[in-house]
Amino acid sequence: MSKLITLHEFIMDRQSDFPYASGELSRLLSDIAVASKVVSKDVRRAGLMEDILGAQGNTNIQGEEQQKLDVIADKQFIRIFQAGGEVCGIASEENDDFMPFDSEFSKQGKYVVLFDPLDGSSNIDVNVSIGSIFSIYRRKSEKGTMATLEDMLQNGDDQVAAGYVLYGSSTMLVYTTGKGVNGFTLDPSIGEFCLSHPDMKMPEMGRIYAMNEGNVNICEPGIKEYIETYCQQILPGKDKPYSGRYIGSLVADFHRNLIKGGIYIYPDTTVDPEGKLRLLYECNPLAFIAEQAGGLATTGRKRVMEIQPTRLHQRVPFFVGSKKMVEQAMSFLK
Ligand code: P6P
Repeated sequence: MSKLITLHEFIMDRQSDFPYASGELSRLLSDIAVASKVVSKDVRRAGLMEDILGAQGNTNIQGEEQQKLDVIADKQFIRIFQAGGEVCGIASEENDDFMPFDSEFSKQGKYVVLFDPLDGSSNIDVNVSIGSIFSIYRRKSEKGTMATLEDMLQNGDDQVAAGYVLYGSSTMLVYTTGKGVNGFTLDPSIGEFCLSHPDMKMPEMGRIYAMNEGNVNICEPGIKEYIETYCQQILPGKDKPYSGRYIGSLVADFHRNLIKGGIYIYPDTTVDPEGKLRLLYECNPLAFIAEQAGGLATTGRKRVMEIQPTRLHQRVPFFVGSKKMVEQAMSFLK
């Protein structure tokens, strides 16, 4: 039986990957792991805590009803970032504006974190997998000052680290710091994330496509053509149609494709002309992981991580997954 490697041990071992960092990023990643364990506990008990099920009653900037668990998760991550001292400010799906931390302690933080505390929240009260997504940048503003909007609006290619937590049949944390992708599974009996998926690689090809096909008649015709004349057909060199799998939780669909191969598509539509998914705290972090694992992430026309963000909650079309499948889908777009 191979030695159990906890996330904390792994992070410490890999600290030498960052000669310039004196442990701050390591501590930040450990803080995210702690917050994730607390959120996981709340997610696992959601069905028993009737006061946190159902909508918070507010709506976030996306116009989506805030589920109480969204808000609890958001507060949990913010609390751990403010206590840790490595983060000078954050932006999250649940807050209309970015949040610079105003304590002298936090102003010394070297990093900003953009995150979706609980993605797929519409699935919370039907007990379907949901996830948290995070993206970490080095601040651009001067240490000791308040974080700025410019700190938040950085190219995806400048991410220092990115990852997600999947609250599924087990709770997993998957992250990259630009040196490959590694997955950790929470062992509730010891309360530790343990290395379960070292050096994750996304298969170059797969047989699964994930898209809300209810949108095929309100998006670019090339996508309908790709789905109906390619994915759903038996063709030379393709002995059976692809399988359609759509969970309605981006993190869950992405994670399955990372392991089995596949493509996830959320295009721009007449309902969501810019696309539905958010660039800063959904698409960029998953794009970083996808590319580090040998996959590809585009808007259908260009790499997601090349985009210069202009707005915190900016949306983009999102084609992400196995490299050859994303390239194939893009070939159907005019
Ligand atoms: P639709 C959840 O709200 C989310 O952001 C992703 O997790 C998910 O893939 C997508 O939206 C689902 O959107 O329009 O298909 O319900």
